[in-house]
Amino acid sequence: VEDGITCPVEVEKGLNDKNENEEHAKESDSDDVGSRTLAFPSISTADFQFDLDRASDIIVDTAADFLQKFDNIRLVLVDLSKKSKILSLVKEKASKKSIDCSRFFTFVGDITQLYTKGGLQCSVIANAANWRLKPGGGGVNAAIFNAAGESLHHATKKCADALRPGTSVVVPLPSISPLHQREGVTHVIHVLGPNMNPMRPDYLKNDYIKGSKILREAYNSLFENFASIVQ
Ligand code: AR6
Repeated sequence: VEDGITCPVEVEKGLNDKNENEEHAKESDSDDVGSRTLAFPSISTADFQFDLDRASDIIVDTAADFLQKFDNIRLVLVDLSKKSKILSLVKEKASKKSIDCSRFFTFVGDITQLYTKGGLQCSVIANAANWRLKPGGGGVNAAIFNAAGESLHHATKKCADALRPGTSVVVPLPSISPLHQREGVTHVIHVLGPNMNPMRPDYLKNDYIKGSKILREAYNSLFENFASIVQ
C-alpha cells in the first residue's frame, strides 16, 4: 500500500460484485442516502473525445471541492465497463487526495439500471447531453432517453431548449417514467461538456485551455444544480 492512500484501493464495484452492491444497498436502506446521491458519467470523454488524463484531474478536483462545501451528499462516477480507463484514473487520483471514499466512488454499470442491477440507490443522475437536448445520438444520452421514455423528452422541453457548453439544466422526472418507477430516479441533470470531436458542433480544435475551463464549469454547474435539489 502506497503512502497517502486513506482508503483501501477498491476492487471494481461491478454489477456482478454482489458484496459491494449489497453494502451500498444496506447503506441506502438505513438512512435514505439514495436521495442524496448523484450518479454521473464522465462528461465529454467518449463521443466528444476529451483527453482522459485531463478529464480525470478535473473530475477529482471539482468533486473534492464540492464535497468540502456540502456534507451529507454522495457522488458516484459511473461507466459501463470494468476496463474503463476513466474509472481507474479517477480512482487512483482520488485515493491520493484523501477524499472520503464513502462519499465519492466509482461504480461499474449502466447508469439507467443502477438500482435494479447494481443495488445502488441514486435519485439524481447526470446525462452527457447534446446542445439541442435531443434524445438519441448515442452513448449515455441515448441510454437515458430510451430508459426514461417520452416523458423525459417532454419534461426536458419545459425546462430548456438548448444548452451552452459548460452548463447544465435540472429536469424533474415525471413519476410515470419507467426510470422513475423502476430505478427511483427523480431528477435528470443534462450537462453539455466541451467537444473535441471535429464531427460534432462547437469543435474546440484541441484547445485544451478552453476545453479544460469548460469541463470544469460543466462539473461545477452539475454539482451546484445537484446541491440545489438536495437542499
Ligand atoms: N451508463 C453509464 N455510462 C455510460 C453509458 C451508460 N448507459 N453509456 C455511455 N457511458 P458519451 P460525451 C459512458 O459518448 O463524450 C451523445 O451522442 C461512456 O463510456 O455518452 O459527452 C450526445 O448526444 C463515457 O465514459 O458522452 C452528445 O452528442 C461517458 O458515458 C455526445 O454523445 C460519456 O460518453 C456527448 O459526448
